[in-house]
Amino acid sequence: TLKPFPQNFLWGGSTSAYQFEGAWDEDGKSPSIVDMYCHPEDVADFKVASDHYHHYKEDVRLFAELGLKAYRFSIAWTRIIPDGIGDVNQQGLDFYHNLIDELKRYDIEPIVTLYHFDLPYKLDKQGGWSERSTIDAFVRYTEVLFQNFGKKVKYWLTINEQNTMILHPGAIGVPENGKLPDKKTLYQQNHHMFIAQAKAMQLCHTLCPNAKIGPALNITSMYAETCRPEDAIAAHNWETIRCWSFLDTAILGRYNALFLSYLQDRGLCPTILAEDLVVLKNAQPDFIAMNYYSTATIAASKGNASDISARAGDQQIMLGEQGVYRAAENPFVDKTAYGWVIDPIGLRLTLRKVYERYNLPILITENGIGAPDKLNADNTVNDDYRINFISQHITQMQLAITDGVELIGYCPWSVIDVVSTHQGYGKRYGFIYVNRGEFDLKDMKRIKKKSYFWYQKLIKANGQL
Ligand code: BGP
Repeated sequence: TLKPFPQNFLWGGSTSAYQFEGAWDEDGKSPSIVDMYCHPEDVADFKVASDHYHHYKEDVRLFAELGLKAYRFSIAWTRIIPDGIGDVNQQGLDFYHNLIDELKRYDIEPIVTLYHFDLPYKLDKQGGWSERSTIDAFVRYTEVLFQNFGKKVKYWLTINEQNTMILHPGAIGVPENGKLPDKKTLYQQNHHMFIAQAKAMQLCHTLCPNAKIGPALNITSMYAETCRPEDAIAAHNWETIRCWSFLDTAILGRYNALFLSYLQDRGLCPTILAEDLVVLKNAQPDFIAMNYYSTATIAASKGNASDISARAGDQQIMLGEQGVYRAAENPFVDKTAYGWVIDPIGLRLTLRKVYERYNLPILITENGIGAPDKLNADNTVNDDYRINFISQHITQMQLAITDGVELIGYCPWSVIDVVSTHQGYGKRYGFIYVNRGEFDLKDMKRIKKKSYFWYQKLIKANGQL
């Protein structure tokens, strides 16, 4: 028999600062790396985004009417400490105080991401995550957040999708000069982020003893293309390198053996100081936040350059690695309009694996379907595909709970339309439509989609429809 969703289950929704707020240079904010990226000519940049900065009261009211118990958003470092390190910008603090107070007025639990892809550009110019000084800058920034918001915020997330940032750097946009760092540099940056994350978790526990903090990675299961043992090893290779390596370091406080040997074999091992090992060991996350969109299917490497292929519908993300694995098609699943595999059962499987491995409560901080939603003449949006997608995933979440997984909340991406990471404004995820075009900003009106009314009913029924 099915177990019900817990009474205090956090039915929520998700956004990130740079994709939602706009006001990219207002009230003391400085540019972040995402503001400086070269955007493809046919898609919107992040300067105005959904203009949440000037609509936050209206937006929170809509979230409240939707019935949200929780709202996951990120704070922009560049609003709080515009130079990355140094003076704190009171106007930046005020914006998030106002936002959080507004949420609390409606009993919506704020879930705050410390860092969602938006490194201050000034720090990037000084070497960014390649420099150990960025660790100190990050820790100082998080200290300001814990001191200012520690009494109001119970749930904190460290760094959003460190794994996609490092493994598919194209996933967060194209750097100014169009060139991505080499792998050795990326793994050094990755190491610095691990240390920054571990220090932030420790600091959170010291400064806010009642708060909870955890990593927020993009986690998914890998299927072997066939029952050929070589395919099984390749699927395990990639699942470990892409997912478990990041969670093991964040949660168990150490690089796992396969990850280390992978890095060593290729001359990619970062410089790890003795003190780093202690910092990693001492960090104790309280829960795991996980973003889940789709599964991947993996075949054995052919040992040549043909292992590397661009993912369908997304030319910027390369999949496959020579000698490690290659991407394969899964004939048993559907895909979204943007070529992302739709696999609700994969969510149940992934939740089981994460829970078995770490035994910590899990919060889903992203899951959703990007689609070119159309606004009808009568101001409606019929996004039945979104209702189907979310409802199938919720069914599998309940099965995972029945399996024994401790799932504490669900924050689909995104609660309202935001700018996609690199596919502009045509690709929408929200329950609320924002009336803007790619470049024509229109009136920015918020319009409830069909899925809004469906999700509202579902939350009222605590997931039972
Ligand atoms: C995740 C990111 C989000 C979000 C989402 C959808 O990887 O954490 O910021 O945008 O993916 O991706 P996209 O906007 O590219 O469709």
